[in-house]
Amino acid sequence: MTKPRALITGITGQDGLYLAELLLAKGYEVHGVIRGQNNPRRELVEQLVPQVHQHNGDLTDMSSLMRALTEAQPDEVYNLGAISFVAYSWENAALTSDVTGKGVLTMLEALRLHTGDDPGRVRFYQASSSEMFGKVQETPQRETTLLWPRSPYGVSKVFGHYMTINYRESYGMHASSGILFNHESPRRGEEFVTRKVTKAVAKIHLGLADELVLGNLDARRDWGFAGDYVEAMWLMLQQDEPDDYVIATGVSHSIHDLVDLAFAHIGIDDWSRFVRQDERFRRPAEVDTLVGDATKARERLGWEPKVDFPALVRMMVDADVEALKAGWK
Ligand code: NAP
Ligand code: G4F
Repeated sequence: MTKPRALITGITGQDGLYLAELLLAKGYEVHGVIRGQNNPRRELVEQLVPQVHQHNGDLTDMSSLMRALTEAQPDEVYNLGAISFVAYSWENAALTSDVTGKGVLTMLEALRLHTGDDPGRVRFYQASSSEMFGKVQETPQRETTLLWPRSPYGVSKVFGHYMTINYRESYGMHASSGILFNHESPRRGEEFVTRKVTKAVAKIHLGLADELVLGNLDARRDWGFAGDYVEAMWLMLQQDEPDDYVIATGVSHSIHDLVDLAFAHIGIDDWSRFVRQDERFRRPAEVDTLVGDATKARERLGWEPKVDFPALVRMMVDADVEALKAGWK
């Protein structure tokens, strides 16, 4: 029997790596798009998922995506590539729009041309985001909640989200969006608040640092484990009909809670002497609070998160302590 084939953009990122591992374990032939002439994260792909077939490409370059599709001949395409750091998106709004927004259209259009008369033959997943809910209009947020993005990143994701729906409705593509709430892991980029906190706490534990500088401690997020969330992406593409799904734990915590849990794990209850707040890490427009309702995913996909937030924080602190002990920076 021939193996199912998947093509992943954003394979060098947190989710790309977990998804590649999941699909390989399920017997897929996995292909990944990697950008840049000397991408430092290519090595990570080679270490963690050496079976992945690599294709050079960029979401801003349709011909490179067409080539990747022709070479890979995928049954499923997972579009995870994006400029994904919200704070950075204010400083690089046009670039974020080109990659995170218009890049989705470029991928959809490449796929439409690739599939020709049979647009439904390749299934497509778009990495939509809870950041689209922004200034939330309903709590908890679900698939029908009005979108009100608060950052150039959020606006770009809204564009990609509606383009995915539009290609589904216009051309009959099997195109689904996962509206994923924040998900984290030891592979999370160090610019994001969870990893910034767990790495600093690990350093403080080992006597390698004595300060953690943060922005807004009151913001609240619905944080889950990335390993659980990539499972939901795959499940969406196994459905007969394409659709959009919120993926979330349904529980929200503040940054303050995150800091509490991380320090408690190394035996520090009063962390006030280690933590300083700096305006530099505040955003021009904040998303104050997010919490998702994943009832539709539970009922239709049978998806549920397995790792809760305290366990996630402990996992990340432990991984950072081990990595630092092993001499990784
Ligand atoms: P990530 O770790 O930041 O990974 C982003 C990936 O996009 C990287 O592989 C990056 O490649 C790639 N990329 C950036 N610019 C590109 C371009 N011009 N062309 C092709 N690829 C490009 O993000 P993640 O946490 O894995 O998230 C995966 C996706 O889910 C993203 O679309 C993100 O916006 C979305 N999302 C994430 C969360 C979350 O909480 N993690 C929640 C909702 C939605 P390089 O290595 O070359 O930079
Ligand atoms: O960890 P963050 O940078 O994640 P954010 O902005 O929620 O975005 C992440 O989740 C989205 C899903 O909703 C994804 F679409 C997106 O790609 C990304 O993965 O910040 C979380 C919160 C914010 O409210 C921020 O203001 O933490 C607050 N925060 C406080 N101090 C900080 C810091 N964030 C960062 N990155 N660094 C700080 O020092």
